[in-house]
Amino acid sequence: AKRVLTFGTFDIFHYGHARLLERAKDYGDLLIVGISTDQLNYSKKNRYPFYSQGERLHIVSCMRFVDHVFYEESLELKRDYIQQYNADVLVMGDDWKGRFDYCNDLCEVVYLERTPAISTTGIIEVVRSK
Ligand code: C2G
Repeated sequence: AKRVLTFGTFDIFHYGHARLLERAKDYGDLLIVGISTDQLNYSKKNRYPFYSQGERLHIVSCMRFVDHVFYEESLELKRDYIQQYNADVLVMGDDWKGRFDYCNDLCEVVYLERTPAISTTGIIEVVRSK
């Protein structure tokens, strides 16, 4: 079975996330998703996600296209995760275009177009302004 690996925070799960997972699954038979930990988010963005890592992992695990979930502890561990999960393809949104090309000796690296006009930060802003 062809194994697809992708990563993300998936905070306040939305349509863009759903479409990313659905299209990622098209690249193989099994979709494995690394959920960024709260600590990883804090170190990247200086704030914690709205939902905790346990909640985010649970929500993503409930998606029909997703076969396995785990915690992504560090951005620098991509190569380890690819090997640990025996991935054939790494799929990322194109906001990460080029950033993980250094993994292409281990597996195929694919960047998918983001869904326009929807984001977690956008949702937070709209809700906050009501
Ligand atoms: N995404 C998308 N369209 C949107 C919003 C997000 O296709 N409108 C995709 C992103 O490109 C990403 C996935 O959905 O592939 C998850 O998005 P985020 O939760 O924002 O992921 P991020 O915080 O960038 O975490 O190792 C990398 C990190 O874990 C990525």
